Amino acid sequence: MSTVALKAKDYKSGVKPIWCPGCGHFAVLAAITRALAHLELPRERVALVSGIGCSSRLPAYVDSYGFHGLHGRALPLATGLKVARPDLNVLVTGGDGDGFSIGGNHFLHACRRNIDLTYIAMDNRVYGMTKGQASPTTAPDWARSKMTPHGTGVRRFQPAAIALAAGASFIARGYSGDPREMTRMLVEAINHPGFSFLHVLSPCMTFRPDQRSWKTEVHPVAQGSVSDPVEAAQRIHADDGLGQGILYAQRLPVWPTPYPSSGSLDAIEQEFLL
Ligand SMILES: Cc1ncc(C[n+]2csc(CCOP(=O)(O)OP(=O)(O)O)c2C)c(N)n1
Ligand code: SF4
Repeated sequence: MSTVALKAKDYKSGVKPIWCPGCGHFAVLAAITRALAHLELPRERVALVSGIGCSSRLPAYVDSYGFHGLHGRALPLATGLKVARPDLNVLVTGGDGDGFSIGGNHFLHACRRNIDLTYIAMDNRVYGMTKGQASPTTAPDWARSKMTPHGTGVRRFQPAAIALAAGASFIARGYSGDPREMTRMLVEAINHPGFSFLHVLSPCMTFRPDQRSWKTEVHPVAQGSVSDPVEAAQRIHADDGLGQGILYAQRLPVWPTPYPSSGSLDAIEQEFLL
């Protein structure tokens, strides 16, 4: 185990990101390495798990354990890893397509199971990697994609509201344009016992250049108790989706609960004997 305190740059792997210039995902990578350094987590105690997408490339850029899995399947992979290796800090990264479309069902169940994972969903409201199709968080009238020239006409998926309804115990929203605040929330998310969901507004410069306007539109979320789910629901529903801050944090039982036996393999085997 490492004993010398590491700096943020020490958590970067030698692999150079291939994201487009100005992509919001760079700031998320920087916030993750800063948070790991702040928490002084040894690299061998950290695992990053992802699915597929530009955002899902992130584990390759961090010098820790990493798993670049299948599209939409990062959360079940991470769940298996955390159950088998509870000593690891397991972080999950991915996009709005990966997490809320193909992976939407896994998102719901990860929220309600409250496994000790940190899920960072990098939302650019588009499928970046596959050239700009509408995603579940795309506004119904966004008509720039050739596949939806008249918009989708479908209401947007609301990640924070759905996470709350599904039973998540920590919900926050960050913005790539404010990496300092994102790092602060990430530290809290990693420290939170249970499933922590950090929804990050991370612009896609190539297919959503209109998201430059987030610079002036992102605002702090309304004040109030973060531990009361009713207040959190009111705050989330009153917000325009661009509010930055911790929306909800509550101590709830974490799954799996500590195994009740002595923990020795013999004792566990005895419990399964018929
Ligand atoms: C099973 C499966 N279906 C579809 C794809 C194609 N695909 C790759 S990435 C992606 C969406 C990526 O969008 P998002 O997760 O929002 O991440 P971004 O690239 O915007 O960061 C899709 C549909 C795939 N790789 N596997
Ligand atoms: S296509 Fe968009 S999401 Fe993908 S790397 Fe480029 S700017 Fe980032």
